[in-house]
Amino acid sequence: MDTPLARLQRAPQEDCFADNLLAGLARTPKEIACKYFYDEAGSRLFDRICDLPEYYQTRTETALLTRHAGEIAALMGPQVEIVEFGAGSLRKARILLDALAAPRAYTPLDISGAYLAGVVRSLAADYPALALRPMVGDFSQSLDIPALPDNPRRAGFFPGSTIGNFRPEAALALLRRMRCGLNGGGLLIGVDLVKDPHLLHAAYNDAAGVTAMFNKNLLARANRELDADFDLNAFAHYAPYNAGAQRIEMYLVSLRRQRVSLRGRLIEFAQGEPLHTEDSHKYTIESFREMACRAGFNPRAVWTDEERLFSIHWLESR
Ligand code: AVI
Repeated sequence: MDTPLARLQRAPQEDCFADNLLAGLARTPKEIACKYFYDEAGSRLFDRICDLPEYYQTRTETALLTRHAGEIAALMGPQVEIVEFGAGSLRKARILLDALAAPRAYTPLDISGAYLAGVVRSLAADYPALALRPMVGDFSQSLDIPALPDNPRRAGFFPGSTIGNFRPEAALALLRRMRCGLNGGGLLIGVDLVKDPHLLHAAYNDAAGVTAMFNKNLLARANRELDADFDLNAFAHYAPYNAGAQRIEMYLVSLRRQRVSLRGRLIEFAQGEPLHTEDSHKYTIESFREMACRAGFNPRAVWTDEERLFSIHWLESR
């Protein structure tokens, strides 16, 4: 079954990528928004990251969801519309959908249309009674989600600690927008926790080099889509943990002085010059709950594992 993909945002992705990359490369230090990781190839690489032994996040969050699915479903109530922000592989959504009482609809929002179409097709086969409303777009920009005719209660689902990829001020603004988009519904959100920096470092510097490939996919994507000529071997993946700011910072560092052509423009890189590609902020349970309160939510329940690696929060709208 093919489910039509609605658009959250009209601007074509390719133009956004070109404009943002050119603008980011003109800045000092050079930077690019991490949302551009997720073309189809990047989404597949991210799936591989989720299965890495060093990347504890996915398996810990999945185990928490599985263990507490009944409790979560009771808090969400029957006949809800699940709105998932950044649908990813849908593995976690299935755990939720299986536990919920007669879920009304599933509305995944994701930036990668091709990827979303494929995963939603597989979900449609397994949940024939569920209304599926995949929406392609950038939920960090626009959250105008059309209501279903019978206007069911909404519950937001934002797993994977993607909130950590926003700077704290932007994370707060996003939580506020989500609260508005949910029309009074609650939000189930996964948040990675502050911990031993060695564990954090290993999670973003895996031995198999998948995170490095994921990071460099930004350059490969520019080569594919924007006629750029980045030499992937001339950049190093570098992802240190900044303990003061409680975040992983991810960079591509130019290994030599070089000039790259992109859409007819020439961009200079000095030897050792960084291109900042991502931040991944970590929270304590208390610091995240405090931010949720400032965004207008009431933190109602929180689940964490014995080692306190990861947390899942149920936030109710005030
Ligand atoms: C999607 N996001 C929560 C991931 C993270 O851990 O910040 C993206 C990622 N970057 C490198 N590895 C995973």
